[in-house]
Amino acid sequence: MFVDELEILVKGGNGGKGAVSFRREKYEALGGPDGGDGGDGGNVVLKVDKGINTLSHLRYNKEYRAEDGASGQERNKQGKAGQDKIINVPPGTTVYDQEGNQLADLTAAGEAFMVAKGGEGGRGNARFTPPPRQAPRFAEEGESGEVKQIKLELKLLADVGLVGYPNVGKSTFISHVSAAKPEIANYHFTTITPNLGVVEYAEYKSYVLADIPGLISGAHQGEGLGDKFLRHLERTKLLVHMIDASGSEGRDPRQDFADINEELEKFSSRLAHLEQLIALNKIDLTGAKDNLVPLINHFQKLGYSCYPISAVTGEGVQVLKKEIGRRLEKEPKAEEEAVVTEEEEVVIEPDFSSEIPDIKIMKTKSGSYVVKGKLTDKLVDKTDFPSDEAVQRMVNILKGEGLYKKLRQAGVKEGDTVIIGTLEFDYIE
Ligand SMILES: Nc1nc2c(ncn2[C@@H]2O[C@H](COP(=O)(O)OP(=O)(O)OP(=O)(O)O)[C@@H](O)[C@H]2O)c(=O)[nH]1
Ligand SMILES: [Mg+2]
Repeated sequence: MFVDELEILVKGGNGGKGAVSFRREKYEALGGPDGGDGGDGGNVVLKVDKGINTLSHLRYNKEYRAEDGASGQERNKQGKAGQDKIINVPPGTTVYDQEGNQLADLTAAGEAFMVAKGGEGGRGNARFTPPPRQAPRFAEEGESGEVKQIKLELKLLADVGLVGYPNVGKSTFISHVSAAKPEIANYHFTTITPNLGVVEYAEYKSYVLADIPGLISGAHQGEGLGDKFLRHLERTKLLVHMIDASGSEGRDPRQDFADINEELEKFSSRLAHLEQLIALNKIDLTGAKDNLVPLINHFQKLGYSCYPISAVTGEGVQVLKKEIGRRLEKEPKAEEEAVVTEEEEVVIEPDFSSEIPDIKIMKTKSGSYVVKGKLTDKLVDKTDFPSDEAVQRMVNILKGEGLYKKLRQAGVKEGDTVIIGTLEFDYIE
């Protein structure tokens, strides 16, 4: 069972009592005071265990207490300290007090937070020896441990979130690319709690993908399963928006896309503005093939990259899986993002027979043209810029791939500046 929020009472252990005791020695009726201090109470500590990803193990017990410190003893013996109570929580757990103030946000494996402190042990009478208290017949009580009502809220730690209408194939996709084994079935809301999967996309490289319950229009008002699961995507860096490209349930995939984005916007503007890749799923179904080019055209005009896949046959799945990894590696730096939003986009008619399906040409306000895309990025990465020959070779490859034609279509004229990655050159026919 998946539980992602709950309230519990935490109590630090009470400090042990200090002891009242006097040395007893032969021929001495009453020796000096030798009552030891009480032991400190244990603390309640929340600790991140990266092996769990739900709070469900805490749902039966509403109260967690650390051990009390033991009382002090004669002969100056200190009472034993109470043991801490360790509560394991999944990474991504935020802790709030009763007033809703955030106390901690626990994300790193092994991270610990003392949420309720144990009371200090009381002092034994041995501590009260200086005159005038020659024979103190009292000791302190131990201090009470802290008591708090806290709220734990889990926001899963995933790098990538899968969003889309119910039944579009989100769970089928995660089960294909990771070891996650969610339920898959041909009805809406098969998935009722989030699934996490670790996706290995290259040697020693992986990311965490979250499959959440399907959304429908009106989710923010509680339609379907509501939108509360979107909280688990709040820490992601990228969304994969999955669409049934075959329109097998009679809905228009364009409308689906718009509906879901509206729900994202209503939930959080950060989520709505995360980078999205579009997975056009179910391309194995008849009907999908005819829809494909118009759909890709539509979404590319809106500025999105599309990945046609079949989560059932596996077609296109590896490409998308790797592309997600590549995009995560290229996490935009804040300043770079700012420049891009300033750019005015020039819409280019995409040519899908070409090898560069996701090429994008944007015109900046200063009049230069920025080229972005898979092949160009790869070539720029590989080119040794100080050498003119290397640059010439790269430009030749890009010309061969039809880049110059695309640049002309985008309105680039002789002498205009073209920027590809770190390379900047003047366009000359
Ligand atoms: N033909 C075809 N069927 C698919 C494809 N992907 C998923 N399906 C089927 O679509 C149905 C729904 O798939 P799920 O993976 O459960 O869909 P979901 O998006 O997780 O659905 P919810 O959990 O309800 O939100 C199942 O019957 C799948 O077998 C695909 O690429 N092609
Ligand atoms: Mg599902």
